[in-house]
Amino acid sequence: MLKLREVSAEDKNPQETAEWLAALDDVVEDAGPERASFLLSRVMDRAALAGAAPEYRVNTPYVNTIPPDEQPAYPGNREIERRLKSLIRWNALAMVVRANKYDPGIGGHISSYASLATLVEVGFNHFFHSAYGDQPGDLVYLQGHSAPGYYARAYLEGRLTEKNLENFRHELREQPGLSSYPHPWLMPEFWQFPTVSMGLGPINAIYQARFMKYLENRGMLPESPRKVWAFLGDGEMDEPESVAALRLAAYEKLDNLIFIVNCNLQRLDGPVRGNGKIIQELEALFAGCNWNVIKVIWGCDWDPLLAADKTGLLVQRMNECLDGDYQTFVARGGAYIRKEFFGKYPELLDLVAHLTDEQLAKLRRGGHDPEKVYAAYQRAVEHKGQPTIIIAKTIKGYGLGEAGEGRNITHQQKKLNEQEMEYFCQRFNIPLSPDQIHTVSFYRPPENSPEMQYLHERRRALGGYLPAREPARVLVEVPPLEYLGETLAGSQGREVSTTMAFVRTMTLLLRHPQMGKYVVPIIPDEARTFGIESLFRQIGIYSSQGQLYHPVDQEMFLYYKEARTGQILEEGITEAGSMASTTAAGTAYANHRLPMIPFFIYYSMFGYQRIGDLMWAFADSRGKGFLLGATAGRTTLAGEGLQHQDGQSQLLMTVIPICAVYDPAYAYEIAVIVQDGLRRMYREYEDRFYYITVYNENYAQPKMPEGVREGILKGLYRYQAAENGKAVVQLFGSGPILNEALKAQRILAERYQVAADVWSVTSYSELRRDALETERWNRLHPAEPEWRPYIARALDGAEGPIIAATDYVKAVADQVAPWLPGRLVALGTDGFGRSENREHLRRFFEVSAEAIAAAALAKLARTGKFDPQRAAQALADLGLNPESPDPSRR
Ligand SMILES: Cc1ncc(C[n+]2csc(CCOP(=O)(O)OP(=O)(O)O)c2C)c(N)n1
Ligand SMILES: [Mg+2]
Repeated sequence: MLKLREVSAEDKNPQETAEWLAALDDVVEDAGPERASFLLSRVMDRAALAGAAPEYRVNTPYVNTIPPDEQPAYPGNREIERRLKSLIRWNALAMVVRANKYDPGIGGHISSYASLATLVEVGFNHFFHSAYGDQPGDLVYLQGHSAPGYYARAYLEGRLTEKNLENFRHELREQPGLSSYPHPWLMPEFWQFPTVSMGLGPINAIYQARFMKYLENRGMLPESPRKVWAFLGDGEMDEPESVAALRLAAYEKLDNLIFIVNCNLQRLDGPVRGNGKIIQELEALFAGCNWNVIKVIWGCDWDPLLAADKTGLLVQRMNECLDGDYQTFVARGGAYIRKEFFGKYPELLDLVAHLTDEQLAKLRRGGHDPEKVYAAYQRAVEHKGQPTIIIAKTIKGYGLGEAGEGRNITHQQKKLNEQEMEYFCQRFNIPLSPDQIHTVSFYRPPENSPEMQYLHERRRALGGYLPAREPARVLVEVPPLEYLGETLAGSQGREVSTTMAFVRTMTLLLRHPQMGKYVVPIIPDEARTFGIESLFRQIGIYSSQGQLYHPVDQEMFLYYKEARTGQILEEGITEAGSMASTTAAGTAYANHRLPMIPFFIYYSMFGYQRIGDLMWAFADSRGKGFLLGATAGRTTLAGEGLQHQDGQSQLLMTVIPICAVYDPAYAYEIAVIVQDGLRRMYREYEDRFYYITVYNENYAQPKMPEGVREGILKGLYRYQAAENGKAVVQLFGSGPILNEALKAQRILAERYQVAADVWSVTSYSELRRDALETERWNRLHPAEPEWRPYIARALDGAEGPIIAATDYVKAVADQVAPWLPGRLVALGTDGFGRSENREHLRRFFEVSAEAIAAAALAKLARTGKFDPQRAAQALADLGLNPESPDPSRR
């Protein structure tokens, strides 16, 4: 047992203290540490009731959590594993150095993997399962910028070629290269999880582990010992997302989740906590969140020193040094360590008198010692009822020596000179000649060598190679459009919102005999706002513990029903967490061979502009499903004001290449979009997802007209032609603003005898994408007859100016302006929202029926088709003030 340093100054009765401690030692010796821990917690409770609770402390001393005598024997061949690891280290380094030698500035990272190698290699050799029977294996989230290490391993495994490595960060060459970081979009058979945007790995890993339990509890996956492993940087832990869901992981008892934080004490610029200790800080944070914490700070060669430390002085010295000091110890070497670390107390110098400076410099940190790492992983895998965090201390740039070991510049180091490479090869026994080092050659031992056989044998024993992505083509019966017939028929005059129409569509899908079970409704605490609370009772809210209490509303038909088999993920107020759940569900076809269909419905304002990066990563993951931006529209969400009224998500979402963005006006449009989306994603296996805005304005939902399906999907169709002759102006409307366009059509006809057609524009972004595609083809085929984009074809014969009104910024409609030269007048809601009702908001933002009609007359006047004096008078007649200030900047 390690000794505790005696405290004498404040100890009023050292004799008594010694007796208590001796008693404790006896219990540990006779009955074991568990009994001692039980007794202590009883004593603490008693002390609390007696008003004598000690200061609350969550930190343990700065030593390993697992004492040496509880360390299992290492099951692998240490020597072969070390040789393999060294080769991987070299190939990873060579990949980056080579890339930058021939293409300076192409980038890449050496020092992060250098610090991480042992932590991941112990996993690859002994823990990361690839498959259990007919289900996929563990899910491993790897630190993104340590990618060269995994490529180097895959190269040894024969999964990547030398040419692949040569083309690291050169994906656009003839020979396929390797993407900089884990990008499933770019390497869909290799990478599973995009992790390089710091913070997304941790939160996605937590919700992934939770989603696996959800699938198990719902009986969709058999229970298994599968784990989610997440390798994270200590600097990365500063990101809010990294720590946002720690309490959920503990509350949900995610013992299938293991975090490994690689504490190399450095981030990009310098120390993570120069004046503190990141390991202690993380210990306190995670322990406080009720995680199982395992610290792996010191390697085995420290064990005899700690054992020989009779007074606890060594532990005290370990406790008092700061991370900034520890970093300097690495960079300055053995003599400095002797003087500054041990030399602070003469007794400690005696402790290491038998060691040379070189030996002192080589005293290993826990994260570089396979035995310590193995012990931690083994304990983590066996732990029940809590998620585990392994906090491992390492050295950034391990093995780089002068070229960057522990140096502040090390993160950016990508060019090693010959001497530095020679040092590295010597240090790790890489069998390369000076010539081969000069040309930065890769090295793979012959296939029949003991190393290679060992490498393959280990992975065979664990089920196969990792990382590997295997999207499953599970057949789902996607219902035909008629299945949603009820929503196509309209509301028979009843006033309902598109949000309710969507909920109806989703409810029908939930009831579908084959597809229903795959639907995953995900809500961040807004179900009542959206009118979805009826689903609580129907399909239940998922809760791993069921419902242990009597719900306050249990007498009511639609009570708040929590159940282990519940289907709804009611996430609480976390859009980030909900998006992480959406990601787990929307990629389940690849990670669990289950075609889960997420429907994430949220306040549209708190979507892209709050969690855009998670959405971008969802696209990178080839995620599928539906994102529903509810309470949409700057003027339709009445009363809520500036921070709620969304007038931009329709524009923001269009930047995600695989996201189809729709702004439907009517129930049948939603049904058509959702049904076709299901078909494309889950029957045609297209990698895409959908963003659909839904609103809370109630109005009569019309019956689906004949022949509009294609137009709805492509983005535009004529909803209502002019009744007073051939139209001289075209009115575009989207979402509830389509109704304003229809009113404007009447105003124009009745008061100004102007004939206008009204079009429903369901997606400006789909129209634009189609037009850009056509334009590109024309540009690249100048000698061929020109193709015409859908928007041009759809508008054949439709004459006059076009007034396009949306509840979103004008740039949404402007997306199609290049193909409507001189014709398009965009009306939209640029500016900050206001606390007001719809009528005032629409007048203020100039998207009301009157504003649309006036804009049509003004534009006709400008083109000589209407008397300008009458157009000016119309403004006044329609209640518009030409001198009112522009709302777009107010
Ligand atoms: C959100 C985000 N911000 C910034 C970066 C750029 N970046 C890449 S690695 C890195 C430092 C990482 O430090 P740490 O997490 O400690 O990892 P280490 O390399 O030390 O293992 C930074 C800032 C990023 N990838 N993602
Ligand atoms: Mg770091």
